[in-house]
Amino acid sequence: MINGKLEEAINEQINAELFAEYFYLSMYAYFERMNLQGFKNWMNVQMQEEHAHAMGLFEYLQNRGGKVVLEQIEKPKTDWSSPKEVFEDVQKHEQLVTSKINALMDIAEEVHDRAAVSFLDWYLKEQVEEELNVGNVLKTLNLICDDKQCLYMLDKEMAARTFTAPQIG
Ligand code: OFO
Repeated sequence: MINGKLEEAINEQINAELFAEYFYLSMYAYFERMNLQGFKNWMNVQMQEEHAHAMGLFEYLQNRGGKVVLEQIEKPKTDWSSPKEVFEDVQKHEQLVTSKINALMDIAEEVHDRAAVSFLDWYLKEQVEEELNVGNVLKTLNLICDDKQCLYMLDKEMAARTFTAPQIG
């Protein structure tokens, strides 16, 4: 049976991952309004990843005999001044998620749940990749993309991203 404190923390992380999905859905809607189809595609893939992250924790908690408790999902921001501002928010958000996963890992260690530590290791590695991906988009937006033509080119690149269901754990 999973420790109660860890169960609560995993439930909080499920909520955080579902909020991330919701947050990126809001960005997806923004890019639809901007008619930037490639950026919209990038957000669509990101949303699916967040959903998979939430479900990975959901199933893990159930497999360990814990109780999944779904809480209310916070309302996400709906307007941005530019794609660059969107990606600044994505970066801040992913850094926050990384700190949450680290805190979750601390709890798993504190309650000496080695199986959970090993499971959560996948999430830590995933965060390194997520921060890298977002950082790369932001670098392009910051360093190169001052004009509409560049945004158009980057939009074409963003259209190539595809979703592959992650093998979690
Ligand atoms: Fe679930 O990794 Fe982003 O938030």
